[in-house]
Amino acid sequence: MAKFSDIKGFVFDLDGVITDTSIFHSQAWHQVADKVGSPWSKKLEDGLKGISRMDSLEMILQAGNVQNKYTDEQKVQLATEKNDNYLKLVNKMTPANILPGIKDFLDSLKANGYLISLASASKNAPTVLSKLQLTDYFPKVVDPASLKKGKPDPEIYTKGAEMLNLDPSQCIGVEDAAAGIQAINGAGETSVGIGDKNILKEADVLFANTSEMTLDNIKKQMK
Ligand code: B16
Ligand code: MG
Repeated sequence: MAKFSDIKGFVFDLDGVITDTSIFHSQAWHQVADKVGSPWSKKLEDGLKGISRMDSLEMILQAGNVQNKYTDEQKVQLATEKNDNYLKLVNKMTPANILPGIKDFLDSLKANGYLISLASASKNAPTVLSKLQLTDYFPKVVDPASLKKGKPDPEIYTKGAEMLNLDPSQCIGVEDAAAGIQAINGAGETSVGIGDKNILKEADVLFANTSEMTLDNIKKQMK
């Protein structure tokens, strides 16, 4: 793990770290699972975190062993329906949906001169940031449409560091998903996990929730 004093930038996941859209994603995917007859489970729900839209759909179809029942066109239709339902939920969001402590944490990063970028798999990330009135904190956003591979591949976190003109070893990546922690570690950044230690086993630094994430607390776990 890098030394805290080497860190110059933070690369953030969005869903589950900045705001709890993961509940909305789950709600909208659950409807798709019911429609195609796939069983919905906590394991499937957790496994979808950080996974791109079409890969998520594929996982849901596989859970019901119905992946060969749909044409590519029908799959795009299912994913579009999910996204329309998801956006209806997102449209109701306000800054009150920012997770506890995140605004203060972002302010402390700015005040201490850290660079910030966003590495969300979501094509809706700019819309969500704007609903939360956080757009100005994230001048650099990786475009998930530009990626060859989604999380757990490191590409999105590598690009997040590149956009800040930093070496990955100078960056901390923050994630709520196992696939995301794997991506951060693969990119050679220090990983901060938010959530369950049984799921985020590979995180370098772990907090149970966002309110515990402060620069001081990160420093304590990095030494
Ligand atoms: P969209 P993150 C991810 O965002 C979500 O965790 C995941 O559940 C979702 O399927 C993915 O974005 C794609 O989102 O359908 O909006 O493009 O956690 O990487 O910020
Ligand atoms: Mg996430």
